Amino acid sequence: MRIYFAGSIRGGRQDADVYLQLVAELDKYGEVLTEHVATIGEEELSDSEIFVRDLEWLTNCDAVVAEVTTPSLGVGYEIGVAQSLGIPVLCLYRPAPQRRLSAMLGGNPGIRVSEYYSVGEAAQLLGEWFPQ
Ligand code: 6K6
Repeated sequence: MRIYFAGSIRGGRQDADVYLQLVAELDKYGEVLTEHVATIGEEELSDSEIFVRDLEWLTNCDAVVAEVTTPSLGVGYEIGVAQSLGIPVLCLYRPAPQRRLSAMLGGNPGIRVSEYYSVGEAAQLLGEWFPQ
């Protein structure tokens, strides 16, 4: 199972510690192609190199798991590409009073959006979503 993990980078890094814990959970289900999304600091790649590499991984993965609590143009784009290719997408979202998830995700019948409040809860959702 090749898993593409998507999480905000330039949209804001406030959830980077959560991404790190989710990637550790995802390691149980297959190869996480995008572990760098959870690491701190920028890589020495141009934007063009990042785009080409990530699109190559995205178009060849078996599943996309996106943490969508911090809104990100890149993550939204990746979800749209994956959906158009028929790749299963699970979005993980932590609700809070001052924010609302985009209707393009929350109202989208072609992807799964699951709400969680702790990494333990997210781990359980992953266990239910990935085939045993
Ligand atoms: C690596 C670690 C931190 O920064 C980097 C270098 N930049 C990127 N490296 C790899 N993937 C990237 C980078 N910037 C964006 N992406 C892709 O877009 C990732 O797959 C993320 O899921 C998504 C984040 O988009 P933005 O719009 O929040 O940057």
